[in-house]
Amino acid sequence: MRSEKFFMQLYAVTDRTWLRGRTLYEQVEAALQGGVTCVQLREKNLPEEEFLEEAVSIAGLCRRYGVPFIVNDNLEVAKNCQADGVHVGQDDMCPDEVRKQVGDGMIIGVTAHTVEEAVEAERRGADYLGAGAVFPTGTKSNTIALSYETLQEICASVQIPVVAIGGISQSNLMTLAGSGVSGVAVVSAVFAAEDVRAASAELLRLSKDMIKN
Ligand code: 3NM
Repeated sequence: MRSEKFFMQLYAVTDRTWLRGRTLYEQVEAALQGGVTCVQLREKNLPEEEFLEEAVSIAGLCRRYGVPFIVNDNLEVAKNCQADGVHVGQDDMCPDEVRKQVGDGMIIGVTAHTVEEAVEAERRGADYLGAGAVFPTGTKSNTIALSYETLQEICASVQIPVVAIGGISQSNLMTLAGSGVSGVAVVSAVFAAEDVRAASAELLRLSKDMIKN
């Protein structure tokens, strides 16, 4: 295991839904100022060229803050912006196929919804897992509900760090204590907040507290 565990504490996944006149770059910078420990750029509808341009600028921003930068789904963009990692879902490529394309230096994250998927992803070379949805979420459709017990089983069945995702907010984060997760991945709890920096700082405080238990 590399140092992935330590940057899972507050893993921010971007979304443009709540920009409200601000740029995504500004939103990500506010999140970094608040203390997020990892940033994933998740773009489902952006043309490739714009995606890459944005990835290059946000990768540079994250580098300045010393925070790992992960690209969702798109290997070409991840390679071309020199991201620290790439995150893939179960419907995307297997981690071993991803590894062949991105080389040894890149972190590979995989979403898992069951113990079987988690064990298989680890066996095929994933560096960390995203496990969800631990709570109902309006941010992504067609999520699969993951119980606390399954989350706990997933964490116990792999060596690599697991980050919980889905509907995590300041009010429910602490209920993940004792599950074995290394941190939380959030979208709306950071990016829908009026004050992104303050929300990130509070979520980080809670997450550190939750991991201790
Ligand atoms: N993946 P929010 S849930 C990107 O269950 C994503 O795999 C999920 O957004 C999964 O923090 C999700 O706003 C969205 O609920 C999480």
